[in-house]
Amino acid sequence: MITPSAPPRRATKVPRWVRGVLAAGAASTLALGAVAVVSSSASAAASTLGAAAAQSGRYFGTAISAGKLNDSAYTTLAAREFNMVTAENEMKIDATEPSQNQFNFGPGDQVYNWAVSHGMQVRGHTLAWHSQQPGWMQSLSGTALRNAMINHIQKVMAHYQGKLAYWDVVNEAFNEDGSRRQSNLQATGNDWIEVAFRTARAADSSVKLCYNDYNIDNWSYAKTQGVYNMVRDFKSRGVPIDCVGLQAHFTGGSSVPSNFQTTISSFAALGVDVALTEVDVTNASTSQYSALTQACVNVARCVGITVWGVRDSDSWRSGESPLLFDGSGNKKAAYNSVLNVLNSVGGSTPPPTTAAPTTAAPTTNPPTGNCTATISAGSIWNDRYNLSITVTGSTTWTVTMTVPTPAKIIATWNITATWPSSQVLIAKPNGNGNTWGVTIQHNGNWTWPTVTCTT
Ligand code: 9MR
Repeated sequence: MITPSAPPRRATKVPRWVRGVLAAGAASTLALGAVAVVSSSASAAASTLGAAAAQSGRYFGTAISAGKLNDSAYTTLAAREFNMVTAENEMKIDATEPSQNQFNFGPGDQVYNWAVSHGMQVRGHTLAWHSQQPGWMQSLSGTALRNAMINHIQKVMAHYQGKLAYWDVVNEAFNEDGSRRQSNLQATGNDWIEVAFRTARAADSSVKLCYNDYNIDNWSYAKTQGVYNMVRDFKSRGVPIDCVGLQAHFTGGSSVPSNFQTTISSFAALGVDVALTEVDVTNASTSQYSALTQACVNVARCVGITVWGVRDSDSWRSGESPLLFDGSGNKKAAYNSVLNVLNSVGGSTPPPTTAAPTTAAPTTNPPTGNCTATISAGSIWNDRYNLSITVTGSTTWTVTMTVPTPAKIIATWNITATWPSSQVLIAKPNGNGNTWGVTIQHNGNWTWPTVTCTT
């Protein structure tokens, strides 16, 4: 849910149209930089996963298949609940480069375009992996393969340059015993992973670069330690890595370990974001779903959770009914357990640092159209903040919100969104009322966005 608007104040020195645009109390909160002021009064519980996660600055995502985008039950449900998307297969190597140096972005773009047209962000998955390689790559080795990997990363990242929130640069490169997995990529030299990350940073400096793997959930497991040691080594030598994805497949015989939060916080302590990237749980155990969600929200740098599919029938392990919606799209008990944990955090998580806004809220917003959009402050973190917007005067409004560069609008909830750019958002009602929200990554510019409302 979104943080509700601050109660209107009768500020006498502020022109009426400014009050209409920007709640004066909230504006001074942000201008003063009081990071302790996290949200306004009593919050109601959010009713979707994405909105509930957004209260603490996190996302809740799902894997989307291009082939299902014509299934309206699937798209309606996904658009309602989630605010982050991973293409289940469409951005993998075999999909994007079926013949060497001939790229096909059609299916990947379908998923990307669907996501952003619904106000969602996208995680790229995945650039370098031993699996799902096209035939031509499987038969390469040595320098030819190393160069092909570099070319693949450069070309695919150039296509999505500036558009994605995260990229899984390297996927599943470790054995269960913590050693490197043998593969044609590994055979090109042990430095292939860092070469992939350095290539990725040079190709797109705006996206966060992740290492992603499964069975790295248990802190005392050898594979977890192997990956941890690699990330620690990368950080100490300046190899660019921004995040670690714990796939968190608690299916096929595995379950949430009791030390899961230790694993998350230990990776986070290395200075990387952590995300749960492909969650599913055998028979959607409510206690395990609660536990994994709680472990994430307990760690400030656990930035979001993605479940690996929408309904049980969409799962790669559908026989284990491991997701949050049944095949008919009904919420399962596990859905409620996840939502409750997310709502229990609300906007009350203390901001991880004390970075303070330095720029006063704008006082020159133009009068809006024939409806009014009132902005109020939500949670504030060191790198981003939430705003809640309530529209009055119409139920068929269009609000255009503009943030000054280099700030970016990185997530929305409870609207139908279109994005002329990362700085401009066009919001329309999604049938769920007139209060909605955004997360803004300030990138050093704390000036509030301007909004105009038209009917
Ligand atoms: O869910 C994906 C399935 O449709 C594909 O057939 C499979 C092919 O490897 O990949 C599945 O997704 C995997 C993900 O890309 C990486 N981690 C494991 C996932 C489940 O196998």
